[in-house]
Amino acid sequence: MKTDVVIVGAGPAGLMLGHLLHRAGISVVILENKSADYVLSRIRAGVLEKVTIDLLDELDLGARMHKEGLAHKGFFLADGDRLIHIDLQALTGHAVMVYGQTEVTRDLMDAAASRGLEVIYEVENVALHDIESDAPHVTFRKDGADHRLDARFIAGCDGFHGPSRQAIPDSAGKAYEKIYPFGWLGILADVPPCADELIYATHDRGFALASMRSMTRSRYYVQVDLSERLEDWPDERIWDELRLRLGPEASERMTTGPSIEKSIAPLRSFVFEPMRHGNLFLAGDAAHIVPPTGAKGLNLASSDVAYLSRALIRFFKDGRRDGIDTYSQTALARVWKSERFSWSLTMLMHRFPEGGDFGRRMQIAELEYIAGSTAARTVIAENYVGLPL
Ligand code: RFL
Ligand code: PHB
Repeated sequence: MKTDVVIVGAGPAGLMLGHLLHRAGISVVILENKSADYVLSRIRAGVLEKVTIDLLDELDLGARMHKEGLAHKGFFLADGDRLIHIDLQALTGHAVMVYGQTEVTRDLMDAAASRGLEVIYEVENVALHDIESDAPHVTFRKDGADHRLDARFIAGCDGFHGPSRQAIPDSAGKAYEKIYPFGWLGILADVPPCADELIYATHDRGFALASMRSMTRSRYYVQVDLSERLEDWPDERIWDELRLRLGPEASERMTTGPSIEKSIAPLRSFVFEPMRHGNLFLAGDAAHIVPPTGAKGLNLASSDVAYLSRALIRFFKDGRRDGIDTYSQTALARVWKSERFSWSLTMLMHRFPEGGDFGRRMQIAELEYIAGSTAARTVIAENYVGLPL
């Protein structure tokens, strides 16, 4: 088998890139090691910034998002009794869209089937070969048979644990990493949200987030130690903790109910440079991870594929190499800014056991400053709605 571009991974990065190239007449095959249902069952991002909204619109896939998604013109930072409003619309002129990653992925998957974008699910043993040559190829196993797929380029959109980044020799890149000493315990429940906008709360007991998927489905998170086990967190314990950490206003309005999903995710900041090696390009979580505090992960995957699709289209249509030669540098410039914002919001809002009382007072002083300064709130708002491409 032969194609122009093999894409490894059918998460949001792989599917968006696949659609963008397919629409431009470039032949693409996407290889995914899980089933479509499994990919849809992963509960992840909830907040889309302009770059993601624009990409879905550009692909003519934004109709359901605009109908069912919730435009949010602001969010809150909470510390104890106080809610600090970050008025995104007033401070930046932009809003964000609350529309789950599951729904984005479903829209992309449905359109792949109807538009003839080839996605092969449940492949095993994906391996990348000859990535430094102009004729790289990928081997994989499907239904017990071995296959080889030849291409001009490979796009590694296979997330943090996928084989693409690992195919790059150690000497050809550098990884930057910070692992946080805690995780987020998430709960999804079919109950109305406790507020119209998201609440990011810091408390002596740790961080909490009140988010939502719709006006009837809520998503909440609490910071937990990495040693915590899901079995020790029955729903009632999570609701009690959320009531404490989110403060009196939110807790009064909180409706509780049985969970439909619960999971613990570790928090990490990670960047691999460069995002290209030979004819392999990395995009999305394959190249970088942000802690979820800034709601940036999926949106960075979108900006990567926006840059990469333009570069590849220019190569195939006009024979120009400038886009592919500058892809890594261009994408990384935006990645590092989002890394910085996600890291700073994580450091501000979480409980760091090793930070001691002084560290806690610094966080409280910074929140005090943010509450009183339009300039400080503008910095947060500008980063939250997303920096321009
Ligand atoms: P994905 O979604 O991980 O997709 C990678 C795909 O590659 C497949 N794969 C392979 N395929 C073939 N062969 C192999 N050997 C393979 N190994 C892996 C995987 O099965 C998978 O289908 O990466 P992608 O496409 O780069 O997308 C990135 C986003 O998923 C991620 O950044 C966001 O979910 C992060 N994130 C958030 N981002 C936001 O923009 N806004 C948010 O509000 C937000 N909230 C979150 C989040 C992530 C969270 N978790 C669980 C880490 C909240 C949480 C709790
Ligand atoms: C979510 O709804 O899952 C969500 C929202 C905002 C974040 C992270 C996760 O910053």
